[in-house]
Amino acid sequence: MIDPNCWALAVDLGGTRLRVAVVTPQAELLYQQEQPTPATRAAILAQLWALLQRGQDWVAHQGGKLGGIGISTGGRVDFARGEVMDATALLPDWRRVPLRELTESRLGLPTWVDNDGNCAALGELWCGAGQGCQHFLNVVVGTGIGGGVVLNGEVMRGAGYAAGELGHVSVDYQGPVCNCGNWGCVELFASGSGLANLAQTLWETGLLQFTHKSITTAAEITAQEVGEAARLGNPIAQDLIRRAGRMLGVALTSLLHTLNPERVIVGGSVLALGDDYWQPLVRTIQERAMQPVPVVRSPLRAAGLLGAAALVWQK
Ligand code: BMX
Ligand code: ZN
Repeated sequence: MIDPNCWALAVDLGGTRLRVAVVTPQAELLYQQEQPTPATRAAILAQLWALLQRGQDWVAHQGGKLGGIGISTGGRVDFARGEVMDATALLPDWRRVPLRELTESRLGLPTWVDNDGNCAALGELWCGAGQGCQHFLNVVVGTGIGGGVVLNGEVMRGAGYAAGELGHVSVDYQGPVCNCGNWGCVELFASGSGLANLAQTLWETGLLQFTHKSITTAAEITAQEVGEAARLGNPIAQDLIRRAGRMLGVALTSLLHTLNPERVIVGGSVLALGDDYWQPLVRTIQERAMQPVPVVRSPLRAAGLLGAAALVWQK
C-alpha cells in the first residue's frame, strides 16, 4: 500500500514531448522538466531515466518522499504487466518494452504504466472535468489523438488493452492508410500531425501558400503554422482546420452512439487552433448525435501527467 501522503513522479511520453513532473496528492505539479521525444527506443529510455533521476534527486533535496512512478505513454500498454505491447510510428520501435520492470530496477521505485489517453481520462476523473461523472469520453488532440473511455467510474482498458484508441476510428472507409493498419482514421485528418501532413501536401502542390513566414521545406509546416495562416485569413488553412473539427465530431458521434456517455471532454495542444477547430467539432456533434450531450474543454494543463500520478495512489 502506497502512503497516500507521498508524492509521485509522473511521466508523459508523447509523439513530440517527453515530460516529467513531481505531483502531490492534492494534484499540484511541483517540478516539471520537458525534452523533445528522442527518435529511438534506446534514446527514449536513456532520456526518460535521466529525467526521472533528476526528479528523484530534486525530491530528496526538498526532503520529500516518493511513493512511486506513473508513466503515461503512447501505444497499447499491458497495464497488468506494465509493458508497452505495441505502438504506431509516432513512437518508432516502441514495442515489447517491459517499462515497469526496467524502470523499477533503474530507479528502485514501484512503477505503473498506462496508455496516455487512458491516463488523461484518469486525470480528468480525479481532478478535471470528469469529477463525479460515471460515464464519459475523453479525447486529447495532440501529435496524435489519444482517447479514454470511462464507464461506471472506471477507465475501460478492454480485453487486450486496446480500448479507447479513439484516434483510430475511421471517418473515411476509402481514405488514406493509417500507420495503425486501418484506413481513413480520424487521426489522419484531425490531429496535429495529420493537419501538418495534409498542409504539407497542399503546399507541395502549390494549393496552400504561407505569407506570414517564408517556408522552404514542407517539413517546416506544422499545425501551428496552419493555425497562424488561418488566423490571418487564409481560406485553405481555415478550411483544413474546420474540416478537422468536423471529422473529429463525426468520429465522436459514432462513439456516442455506442457508449452513450454523460459528457465528452476534449483537451490537447491542437485546441489552441481556436474556434475554427472547436465550433465545427461541437456543431457536428449537436447536429448528428441521437441524444444531446455536453462537449466541454479540459480544464487541466497536464491531464496525462496527473493521471499517471493517480496510478501511483490507485485513484
Ligand atoms: C496514437 C497512438 C495512441 C496515442 C495517441 C496520442 C502510439 C504511439 N500512439 O494514436 O496510443 O494515445 O497517438 O498520442 O501508438 P500523442 O503522441 O498525441 O500523445
Ligand atoms: Zn489509425
